[in-house]
Amino acid sequence: MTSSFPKDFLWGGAIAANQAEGAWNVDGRGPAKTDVTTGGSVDAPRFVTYIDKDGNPGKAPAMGHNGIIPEGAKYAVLDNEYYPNHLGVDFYHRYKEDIALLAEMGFKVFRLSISWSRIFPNGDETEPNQAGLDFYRKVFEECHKHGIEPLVSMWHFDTPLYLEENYGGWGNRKLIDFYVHYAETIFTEYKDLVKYWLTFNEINNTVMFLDMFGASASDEAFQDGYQQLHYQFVASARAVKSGHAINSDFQIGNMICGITFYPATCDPKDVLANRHKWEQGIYYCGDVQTKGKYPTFAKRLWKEHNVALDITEQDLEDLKEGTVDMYTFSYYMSNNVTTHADQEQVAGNFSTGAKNPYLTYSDWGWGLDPLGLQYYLEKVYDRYELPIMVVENGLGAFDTVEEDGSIHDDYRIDYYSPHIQAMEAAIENGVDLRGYTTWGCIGLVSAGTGEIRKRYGFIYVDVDDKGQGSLERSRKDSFYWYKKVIASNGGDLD
Ligand code: P53
Repeated sequence: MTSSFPKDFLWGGAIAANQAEGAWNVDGRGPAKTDVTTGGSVDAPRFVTYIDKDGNPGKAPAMGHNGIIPEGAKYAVLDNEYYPNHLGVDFYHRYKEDIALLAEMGFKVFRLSISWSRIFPNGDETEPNQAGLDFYRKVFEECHKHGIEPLVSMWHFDTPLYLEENYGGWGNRKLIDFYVHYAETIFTEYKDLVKYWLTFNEINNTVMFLDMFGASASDEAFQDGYQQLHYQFVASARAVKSGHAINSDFQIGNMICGITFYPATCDPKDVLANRHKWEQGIYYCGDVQTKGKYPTFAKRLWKEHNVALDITEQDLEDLKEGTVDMYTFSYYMSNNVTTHADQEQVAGNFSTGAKNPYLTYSDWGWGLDPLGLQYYLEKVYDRYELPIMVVENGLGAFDTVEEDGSIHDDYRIDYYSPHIQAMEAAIENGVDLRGYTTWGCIGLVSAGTGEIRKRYGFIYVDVDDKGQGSLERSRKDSFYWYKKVIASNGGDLD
């Protein structure tokens, strides 16, 4: 069967260091915030843990990856808590076996992230940690041995904890230089092994979710969020510029959490509110990173929350000179925007708004909407006309292992199949879509809830929410299905 996917389409899957590697304190790695973050569930938040200034243990909600702890407290690993990211799925020690399984499916590309604190344990050092550099070199070489192209996220919510604690994290301009030094180090080190890079994973989460948890956050939270984003934009732009100087073949992308927003009713108030949600949640970051300047509506967004930003002339120059080569995004769901408070609400993790009667919802409350992917692709391509990749898409679901070890995840196949058709339709409509990396191709720790039982992907890992299990890998039904999809270049979706 033929398909409309280009013949060199990059089929593959994606993981992130902090959710898969484990080995959190091995070979000189420094901690990141995920290492002081507990497990949670769809209705119980994850917490960051700390010791306060009087020596008492405590915890604060980690919502939006931004867990803020009391003045004078220090992030800490507490004895009576469990931290799922410490183990992940032990990719650190099992990467060879895992990459061989991906190769068996016929992967062309494997998206993974480099843990900044493996390379610079504190984040502000001049010299990198050799053991960290060696690890990723071995991983990339392993990929190439199997003909798999690595696609590398340089930051996946995992700023070194030391920078959070001693510099105040991304609220501090100094982080730009630390990040650029990190970027230049890995670009130089891997310039012959890695061609595709992404600067910041889901950079827009910082502000997009601020008014998505029912009530809107405080002006102070918006001030902090927009300021952090500005420093990340500059860091990203300077990294892009350096990357191109180090290897002009590099393809460097941004990465946006791509939620498709719809107006819940045809009330013009909803339609306008929806447009503004696209601006605030999706376009704000995408515009700066692709066009190299702030969009006109930025002034309105800042004014709404009394935001005043530290932006220098040099920053504006850097933004202009460091635009990305490609636009990439994750896609899991659509959300409905409404000004009508009486509509039935969705109660999921990271999923809010009015319930859409035309959709079904995952067990974690995410609105399953393949056409929303086509809608997003066409809308965003129309705006930027840059090569696009869908770098995350997947279904978190409960998987059952049968007595004979098989896992019949037909619900996952039923999820992927129409999403792939949606991509094909977008390609037929002119979208320059280059690749697709499904999320959690190997099972991993959920970022939002810290659960393992929210299973993703084609490869099952025998481990539970308390870290119990053999960590053995097995192939789900979807494994064989995806292998066929890749072999037929998207032509055989049955
Ligand atoms: P989990 C919120 C909404 C959409 C995507 O999510 C999100 C988030 C933040 O959790 O994150 C991305 O694990 C993220 C991955 C994450 C994946 O989506 O909460 O880039 O790290 O694992 C799925 O089910």
